[in-house]
Amino acid sequence: MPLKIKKIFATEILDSRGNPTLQVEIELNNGVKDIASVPSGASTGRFEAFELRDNDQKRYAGLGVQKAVASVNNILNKELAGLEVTEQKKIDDLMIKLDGTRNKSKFGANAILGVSLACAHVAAKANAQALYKYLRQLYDYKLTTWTLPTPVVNVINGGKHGSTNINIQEFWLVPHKAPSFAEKLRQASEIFHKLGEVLDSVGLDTDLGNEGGYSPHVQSHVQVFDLLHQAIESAGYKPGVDILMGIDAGASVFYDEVKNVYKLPLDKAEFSATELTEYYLRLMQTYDLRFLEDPFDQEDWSAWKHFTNDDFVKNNKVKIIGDDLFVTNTERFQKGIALNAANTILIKPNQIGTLTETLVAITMAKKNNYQVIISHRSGETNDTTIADLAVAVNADYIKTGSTARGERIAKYNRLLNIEQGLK
Ligand code: 2PG
Ligand code: MG
Repeated sequence: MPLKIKKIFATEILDSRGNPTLQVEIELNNGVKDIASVPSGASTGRFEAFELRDNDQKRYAGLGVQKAVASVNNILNKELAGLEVTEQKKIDDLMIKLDGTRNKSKFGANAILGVSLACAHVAAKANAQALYKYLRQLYDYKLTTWTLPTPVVNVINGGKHGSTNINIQEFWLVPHKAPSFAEKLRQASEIFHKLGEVLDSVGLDTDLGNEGGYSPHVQSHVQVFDLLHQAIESAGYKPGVDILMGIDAGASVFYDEVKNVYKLPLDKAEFSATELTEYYLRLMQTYDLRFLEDPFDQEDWSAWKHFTNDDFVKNNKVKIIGDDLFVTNTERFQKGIALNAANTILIKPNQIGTLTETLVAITMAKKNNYQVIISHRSGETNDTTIADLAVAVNADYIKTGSTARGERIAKYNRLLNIEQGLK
């Protein structure tokens, strides 16, 4: 039976930081309706698709999204009416064409992504199919099994994600060994609670940052690793065996372009790219640090390349992860592949703006032996599309915050349900 789009309706809602974002509802001719909503970053990469904000200082300090809402309700609603909703690529291509800009700045990538994701949601619902199964059909890369992603769990929030003196943006626990998603999540949650006790016992603050991790004031970055080790051990696990460590350095934020140095005020350090590489290597040797996202600035390709090809990195299968570097954009990703600049890609649908382009980036990763991490944004809603997406493409990992805060837990709970359903 054809499933035609009847009406597309966007509204301005709030994200987990209390800033406006879009929710998009699509109704089909047969009366079936479903919604999707759009996340928003704080440490946004320079090459991301354009997030349209109103810049009207009288509303939400300029962060309103009424213009993007109007793009959906006044333009896309008319242009897409009557189209077959399962033709995801055709719809996404048409939106890109109608927008006509390189970075989706006319309608806003937030407007376009809201519609793109809502199409998939309502199509899956109308077909009485779980979203992850529907997305698997859209994904043109042959997969015959279902695997759940390993969570990379961000338990300390620094950089732009908390009121803290920590410059490195995220510290992750990676429970890579446990036999199921549910067990991995349990281990992370247990350690997260122990970490709270450890912080408390040394007089450090246990308030949460934007992604649900603790956000204390500390003496050094090394101290954070020590606290994490203590928490892992006190929860009964072995660092480096059961649990690996990861960071999202978010280095573009602390890179000083003028002086060509990386500034870590917490460590009273200003590093060249070579010195920063040595700093990371010391941490990797001491603390089972095996995942490094955005270790260098988004344009420091030579530092990335050098690091990815380091012997320790290669011998220990350290994941060098491009987020701001690739921005889920196949042009930038292609360049990275050619340069051997990383070995893992972070995938964020709102960095590129359509579901189709997101799936193409994931296919490119698989074809080039890159590992895939599907990721949330620091500003989130309770939308759980990324959980289904991770399962649809057999992503290696998912990054969706700590084991606290509803908008993070929504994704974890969705994965628990999917895992249960696949048994
Ligand atoms: C990141 C993300 C998500 P933001 O840098 O990877 O953790 O942060 O959404 O603020 O860009
Ligand atoms: Mg990042």
